[in-house]
Amino acid sequence: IWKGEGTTPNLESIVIGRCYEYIAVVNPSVAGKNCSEIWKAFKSAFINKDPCNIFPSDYELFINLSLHAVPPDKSLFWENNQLLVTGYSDRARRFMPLSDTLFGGFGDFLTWCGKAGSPGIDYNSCPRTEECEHNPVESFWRIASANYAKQSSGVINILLNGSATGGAYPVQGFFAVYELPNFQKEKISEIQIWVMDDVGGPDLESCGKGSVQILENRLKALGYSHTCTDNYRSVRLLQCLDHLNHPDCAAVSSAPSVQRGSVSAV
Ligand code: ENP
Repeated sequence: IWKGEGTTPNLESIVIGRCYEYIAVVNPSVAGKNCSEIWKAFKSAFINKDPCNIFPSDYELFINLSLHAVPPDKSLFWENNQLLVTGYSDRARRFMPLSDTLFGGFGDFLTWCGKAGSPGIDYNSCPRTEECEHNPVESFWRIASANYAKQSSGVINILLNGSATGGAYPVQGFFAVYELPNFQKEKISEIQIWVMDDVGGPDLESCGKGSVQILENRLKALGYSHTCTDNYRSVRLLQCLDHLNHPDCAAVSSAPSVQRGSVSAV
């Protein structure tokens, strides 16, 4: 009856498996977590419940059990670039976006929601956020984002999409609403923005323009030092792996990328 996809089949096996793999292989510095307790806390947030009445606070126990530190300089925030970020972060080897943490990795690429009565999980359909805002997936990302932002320190990286039609920095997006306001300013040395256009895509926004400018002004007003780089070469090289002969990729390995920055008054 809902417009969204139903709960991912075998959700329990997937997330419990992810949890064990995370603490054993991906990030063994996260020690002493109990994956079956974490699953129980996760499922109790939504199982047997009306899927339009689930709030971030329903995941509090889950967050308490699964939260861990994010190494300094490794945070990577983004909008409209999920697969590029997944490839670039390399499962926390290069950067650690929310999806490469234990608590965020639980939900990545998955859908879940409950319904009243046994078995309490709806495998047929789940509400989209347009249908009801307070659904299990949306509320999960809200509390996970806020906690991830609070854990972030050192140099903070933000990867935006300069070809996105809704703006590189959506002012109602997760980053603007749940992440930036939760930064712990005293732990943050600098903020680096990368505005990546799609290869062959339109150059709709860049540093100093449009919604990127709105973000830069907001950071300045909050007293952060920031830099902004258009088509940052390291990420561009990854994008160009699949488009070697595209004209947008011709100069990538030799041309310097343009950086402009602003250092806030202390
Ligand atoms: P979209 O709309 O490009 O992509 C949504 C997809 O990314 C979904 O498959 C979602 O998993 C997965 N995902 C991974 N991390 C997040 C996340 N963190 N989040 C929402 N979805 C996430 O992404 P958005 O809506 O622009 O969100 C980007 C945000 O993620 C940025 O704020 C970035 O800093 C943050 P699923 O299970 O829902 O299918 C927070 C919200 O890390």
